[in-house]
Amino acid sequence: MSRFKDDFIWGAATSAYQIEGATNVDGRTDSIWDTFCRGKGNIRDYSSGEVACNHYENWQHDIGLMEQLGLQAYRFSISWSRIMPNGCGEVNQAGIDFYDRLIDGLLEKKIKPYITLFHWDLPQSLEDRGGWQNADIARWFGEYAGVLSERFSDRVENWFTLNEPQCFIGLGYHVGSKAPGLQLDVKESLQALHHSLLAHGHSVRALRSNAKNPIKVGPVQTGTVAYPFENNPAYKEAAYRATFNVHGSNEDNHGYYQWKVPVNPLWNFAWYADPIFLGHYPEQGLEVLGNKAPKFTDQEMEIISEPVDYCGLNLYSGFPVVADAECGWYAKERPLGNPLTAFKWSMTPEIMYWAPKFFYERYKKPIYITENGMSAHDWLSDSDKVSDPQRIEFLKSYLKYYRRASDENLPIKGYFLWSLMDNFEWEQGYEERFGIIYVDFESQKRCFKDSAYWYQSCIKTKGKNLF
Ligand code: PNW
Repeated sequence: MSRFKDDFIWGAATSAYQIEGATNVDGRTDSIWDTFCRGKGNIRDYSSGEVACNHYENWQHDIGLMEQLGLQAYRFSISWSRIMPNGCGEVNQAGIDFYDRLIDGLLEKKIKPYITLFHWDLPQSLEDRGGWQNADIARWFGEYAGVLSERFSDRVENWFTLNEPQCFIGLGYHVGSKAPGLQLDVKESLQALHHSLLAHGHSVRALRSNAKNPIKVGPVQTGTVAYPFENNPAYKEAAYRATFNVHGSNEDNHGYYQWKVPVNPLWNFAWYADPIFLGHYPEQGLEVLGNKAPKFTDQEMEIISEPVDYCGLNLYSGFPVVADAECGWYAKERPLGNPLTAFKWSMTPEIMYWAPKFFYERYKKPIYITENGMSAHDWLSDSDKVSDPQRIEFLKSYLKYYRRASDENLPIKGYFLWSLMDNFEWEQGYEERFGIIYVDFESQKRCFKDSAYWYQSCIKTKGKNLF
């Protein structure tokens, strides 16, 4: 009988700015998201993360909910400007204390903490000095990572470095939809991205050199995964290439558009992951980008490719492709009226099998799915219940494909559902609910959605309730 392996880790994920609130207490300074939320028209419902789930005060209660769910692991991120109000230099003990309490509280309930160093909330003080455009950021981030390792690695074994540079550089510095809302040209954006890769490398070295106990670490990537429309060698090969291609212009996208928005060279996997895992930028990307490629040295590529232990993948949606004699591949249109989430992202569970397969073939590293889930417009019924059958269907079908990866002995290590609870969904504010726990943002009351009870039994049965 097919199953998830016994040591497979069942978890859930959040990020600091999306849940903590308390943005202005105990020495925390502004991040670029605090600033961005104040900007007119940046956030759909004019909200911010100022209160969010007030997890900064409710953390004990929230750990209780995790325990009730039966979570084996919890992936959360650390607010850089709580730890270092100036981004570098002085360390804020009150910030350290908060995460000390959280880590100890988790361990007490036998929930393994998985720390993400950075989930988009760059200290504003560093943005004021150029942020990711300033090459010094590699050093600043290394220093920050060193502090976290020094303080927490006695109790925390598993670490992730940067969450989705595709988003915080691609969407934050190039498209402009996320903080800090810059619209740099491709060349400038790729240079900023190069600095973020260097920062990743520096952080891996700093984490290891300050570690009190052996640690494991890896990056977290996202993107839009191509999968074969039919499972045959030609389509598989086409989908592999479509997944790892760097897209130069709209013309060479073969009908593939990202959420109906034309894709751009900042939205792909290989440009971000090849340097880390293979030690060089992808040939195909260098060709497509020509003189827009960043400047780099061999020594920098060595820092970037500092060996890591695993690869984190945040998987939400993908697209089917077919092989084509003339252009190699093209995106097969989804049927009219195909299943969509509230965000209008297509339901494409196939990616949970194909992404781990393609990533393992290319990079030969164990894989965690560090985020997966969907937004729905859930509400509380009269009887204080939240019925979210679509989310249960979504999770079931995605996890079935993930289990297929396990059946084929791909080294998949675990699964972190996005998200533990409804939270501040960036520029969408509170209008997209990704949680399996419902949050009433007025009263701060939490309530298990039906999907939370379903996930509880999924964890308990190690996925046997999927069939
Ligand atoms: C992730 N895409 O972002 C983030 O890590 C979370 O903080 C966020 O809440 C979650 O997904 C839901 O949006 C992504 O366009 C944003 O493919 C966009 C994409 C993927 C991930």
